[in-house]
Amino acid sequence: MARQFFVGGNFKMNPASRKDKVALVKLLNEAELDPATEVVVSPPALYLIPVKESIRKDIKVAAQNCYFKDSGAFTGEISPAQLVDSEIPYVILGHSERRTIFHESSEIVAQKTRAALDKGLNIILCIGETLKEREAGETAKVCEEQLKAVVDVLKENDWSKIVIAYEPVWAIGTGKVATPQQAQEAHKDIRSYLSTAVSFAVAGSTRIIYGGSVNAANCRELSTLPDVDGFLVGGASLKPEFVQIVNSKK
Ligand code: G2H
Repeated sequence: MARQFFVGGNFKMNPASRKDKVALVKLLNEAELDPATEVVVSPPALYLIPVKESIRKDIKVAAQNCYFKDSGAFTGEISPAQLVDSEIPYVILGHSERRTIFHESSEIVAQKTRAALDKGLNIILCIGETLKEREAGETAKVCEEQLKAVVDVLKENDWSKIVIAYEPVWAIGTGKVATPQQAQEAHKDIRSYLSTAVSFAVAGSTRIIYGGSVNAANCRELSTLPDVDGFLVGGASLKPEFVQIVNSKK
């Protein structure tokens, strides 16, 4: 089966006010979006429910993180159970900002992935190498290590609920997008790792999206690559050009 093109908007800790959040939802509600693309937006936790309640029904909503426990004394955290109860269908896990700034290890990311799957959430699982690692020729190795932690705790049928976001750290928010050749090579390596570590079927059906300085100017070419199944967009998801990125296959 063909993999459905997927575009996620990771708002990160934006927009800065409820007024701007309403304007962003209005922009998306009024836009002409390619119905063939699955679109998911990920506002900060505080805005998840208002965005879900005001956004058009063909756009899904994702949390940017969750914890692995159901409830309890975990100040500042939200649980997979609470997301499901609030009818939020997706969660982003393992974003490089969580890994670097908040020191989340691949094992923690795997634990969160397992807990989120157990509650029925879909996951946008982020992986990617730093500039130092790329320069050392370790891109595939780093991606495999980050993925392996998750592979170890998943069953084959769990993969239907996972979208892998390949986000090279050096391309995130820097304006320095991966070249089509770099993106295709990394995505192909990730797919081939899935084939070996999980199964040929999972490698063929799992969507691998690219993230890191995607914008209206570079999305079209990247969208034509055989192993690029969409994008996770940060900065540009807060702007009108997000619509062009959603429509990059049109
Ligand atoms: C990577 C990406 C979204 P940006 O973090 O996940 O952000 O498009 O701003 O590089």
